[in-house]
Amino acid sequence: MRLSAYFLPLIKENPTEAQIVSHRLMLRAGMIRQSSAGIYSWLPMGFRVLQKVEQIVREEQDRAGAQEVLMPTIQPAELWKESGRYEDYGKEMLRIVDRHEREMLYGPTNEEQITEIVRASLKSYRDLPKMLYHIQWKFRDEVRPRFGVMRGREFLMKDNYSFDLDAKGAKHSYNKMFVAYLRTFARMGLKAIPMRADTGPIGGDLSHEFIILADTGESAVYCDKRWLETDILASSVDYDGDLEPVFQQWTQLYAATDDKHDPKACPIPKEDLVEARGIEVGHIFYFGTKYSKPMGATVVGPGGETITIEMGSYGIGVSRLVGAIIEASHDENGIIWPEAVAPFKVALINLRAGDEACRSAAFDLYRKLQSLKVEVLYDDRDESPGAKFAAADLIGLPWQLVVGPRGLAQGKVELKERRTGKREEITPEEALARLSGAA
Ligand code: 5CA
Repeated sequence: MRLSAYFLPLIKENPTEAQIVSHRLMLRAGMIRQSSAGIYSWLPMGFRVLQKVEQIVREEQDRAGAQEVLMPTIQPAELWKESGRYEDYGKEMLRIVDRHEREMLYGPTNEEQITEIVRASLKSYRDLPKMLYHIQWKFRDEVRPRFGVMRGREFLMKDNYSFDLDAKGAKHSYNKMFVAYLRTFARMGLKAIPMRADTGPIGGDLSHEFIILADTGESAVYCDKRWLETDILASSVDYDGDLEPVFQQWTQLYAATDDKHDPKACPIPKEDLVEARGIEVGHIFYFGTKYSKPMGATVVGPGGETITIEMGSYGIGVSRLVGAIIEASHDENGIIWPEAVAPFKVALINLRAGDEACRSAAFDLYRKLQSLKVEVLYDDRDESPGAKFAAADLIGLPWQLVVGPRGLAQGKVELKERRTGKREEITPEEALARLSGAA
């Protein structure tokens, strides 16, 4: 992509309405534009990141054996009356009346909708287990939407729902998602700590939140200080095998959110406890028959008996993650994208747009990077070097490849790593080999 043709409305000054760094940087880097309180449009740069995040989430859901569906954003109120949540959900739910005076709502979550699909389609114990997920926009009329996409009113969520015959099967499904979440967040370069959590309006009694520690986080959290030195890696796993040891391994060290933390009952001494703030990027729940029972989601068992399906649900804040990744990875000059979610891998910077030698060398690199399938944003604008460097640092692509007259006279270009600031003078061929992973 050529920057001169790209829709990238960069902002130089800090927007005053943004209180936290990720919100400021997303606005400044031309990623989003507010439509109304807590509702955003995603501009090309932001949308690319959102899609990369979404794709990692999708791959890990599929790997764990879940199947993707797409449910509507608008749901009929009757379903929520069946589960008893229509009144309980209160003002957070956006209620709509259609032209026939039918009560509808914009889904804040989909337990009822998916339970209706499953109860109509699955009849026998042989049809279970199943895990179905979708990645769809949700609406919650939050009292205080804030921090940009972190607490939006309209936001993108991955929500998965598991259906099992019994509690043992349901715990296995829970464990699958627990492990899939460890992998998902690790692949994004994040350390998301699984913490014992409250279940709120979703219900149930077994629940974990996946939390990224950050001063700007909205949740108060408590964890064993050894978590600070623990790396969570995306190690591979056999989802059909026994996952309980993995679950035990990652829940061994104490970690709990505010609602679950009781200082009197805390199993570790005060000096080993870290009190911090965190961003909730995922939340998993086991709630048994909370929805299947009132909604009559049953199957026929081997002996002809009626079995009420055991359920769990598993959410990831896909749009929130974009902000959370920036909170975890930035410096005073801008965003530092982890490679896996970067909108482009490399910013190709031509320092002298007016110089024929620079222009043709830069254009040549641009074409070659494209044919090597390296995602490149080519800054071909007629701007000062200072403005180009500032823009490249702000948008935070992992690599900057700089073509300038001095280097070029010696057959060299400069490769800068955004994260470390390390610069190297190398030949264009070396740069291509490095960026395409061939060297
Ligand atoms: N049905 C369950 C799980 S599928 C559910 O709705 N869980 S949740 O309420 O915890 O939401 C799942 C995830 O969505 C949260 O962990 C969080 O990352 C994200 N999320 C929740 N509310 C918002 C919001 N207002 N703005 C952005 N992301 C949100």
